[in-house]
Amino acid sequence: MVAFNFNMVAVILSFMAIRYSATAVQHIVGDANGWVIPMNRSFYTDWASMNIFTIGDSLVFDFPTGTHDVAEVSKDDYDHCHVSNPGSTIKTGPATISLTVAGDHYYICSLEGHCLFGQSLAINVGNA
Ligand SMILES: [Cu+2]
Repeated sequence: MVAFNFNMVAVILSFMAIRYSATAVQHIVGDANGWVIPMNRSFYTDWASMNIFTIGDSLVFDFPTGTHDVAEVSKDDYDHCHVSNPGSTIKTGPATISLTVAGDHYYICSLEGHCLFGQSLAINVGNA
């Protein structure tokens, strides 16, 4: 009986693992364009509007190290293309960020001028 119960637990856990991996989405920010200074300033806003972000998903900011970086910032920083907490900036690309907290999240490139030309992303993460 004990062995049977352990097997049932293993089956249930493996089903949960399959469900989880099937629903967690890895979003390549900007798709094939990657994380760049976009051709137009609404590019990443448009990209975000075509995606649904859920807890457990991740963002991949694809850029060659040294060309860009990515910092998660406050809405105020996002609106002003400013990074109040530079210590959290990720300078190595590609950068994968797990979405573990529901709500609004803001990301910008901290390199001079890049955010002003549209290299910024605002998303809303929903509960799984
Ligand atoms: Cu940049």
